[in-house]
Amino acid sequence: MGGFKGGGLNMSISIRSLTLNEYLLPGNASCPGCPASIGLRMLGKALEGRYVLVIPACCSTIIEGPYPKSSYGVPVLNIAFAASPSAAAGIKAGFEVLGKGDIHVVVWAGDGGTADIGMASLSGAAERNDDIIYICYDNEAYMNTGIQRSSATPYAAWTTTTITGKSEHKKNLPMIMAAHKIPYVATASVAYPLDFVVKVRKAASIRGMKYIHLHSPCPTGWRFPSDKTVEVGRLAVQTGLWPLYEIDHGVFKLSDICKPLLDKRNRKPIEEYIKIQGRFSRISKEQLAELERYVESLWNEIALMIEKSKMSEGGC
Ligand SMILES: Cc1ncc(C[n+]2csc(CCOP(=O)(O)OP(=O)(O)O)c2C)c(N)n1
Ligand code: SF4
Ligand SMILES: [Mg+2]
Repeated sequence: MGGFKGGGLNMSISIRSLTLNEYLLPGNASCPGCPASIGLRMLGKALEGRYVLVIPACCSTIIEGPYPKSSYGVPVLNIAFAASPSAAAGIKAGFEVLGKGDIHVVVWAGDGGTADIGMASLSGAAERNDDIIYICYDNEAYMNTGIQRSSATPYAAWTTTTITGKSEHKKNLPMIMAAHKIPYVATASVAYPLDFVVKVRKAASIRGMKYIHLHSPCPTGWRFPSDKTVEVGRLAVQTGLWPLYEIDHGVFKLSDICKPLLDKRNRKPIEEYIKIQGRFSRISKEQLAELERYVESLWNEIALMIEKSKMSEGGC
């Protein structure tokens, strides 16, 4: 298998180069086709066990299993929503004192725990530039409690609290984090696992606050067959709805996978993404047109950020 140079990074990896060790153990409680389990597995392979997890309430606390057992092959702190980033920073400071600063402390939180309930403390950790890796696995709703909308739920999507489709667009969390001027922000998808691994390793090589937003199609909540998680994730990227990029020390870099999508003729029609998900089964023509406008404006902003980064790299 050929190497993979993900995220515009100077790191080339292949599936075969990853450790055979598993840090998400079999027999766990995830649903079939669960994106969180793909993400957790790849996280383990990226950091090869040199990490501890801090997890607020979410599907991943259920996947972990009941105490004293755990399906995660690393230590885990389960903590209240609002405390995850500060608890992670405290653990990291403790490791530094013990001379174990090479152990990474990773917050693994859902979109509800990140974009809504834990937002204030996440912003605080970013402002302090705490030396942690924060990963939001975004399944676009509060899945663990019964598919309620979050501020990361996309426009027009059904949830049990948006039965006619959500009226607001998805909150742009990665850009909010970038506005804190932290050293590293990236978007990723469970459908492109090597790109995710490269970005996690890049984050691990940087001191200070790192934020990775991992798009995580959820068969249970989005209403698609459990063998289609990767297909749905790829379509989100290929239609332009979920652009993959990094903001590395303020410099915006579109990931290689997404470079062709700057030309809108290379983007697949949004219908291809919508039609395989039950949560969009009642979408109207007007709502679809609004989603198309959203993608257009997203990519206009990306084109501007690329220009701005070129100018700053050129010293203008
Ligand atoms: C302060 C607080 N409010 C509400 C809850 C109940 N609760 C537990 S998990 C959860 C949903 C979390 O959603 P998300 O972070 O998106 O994770 P997911 O379940 O989708 O994996 C909620 C609301 C709680 N545990 N604590
Ligand atoms: S509801 Fe979705 S994210 Fe949660 S365990 Fe099931 S598949 Fe995974
Ligand atoms: Mg969620």
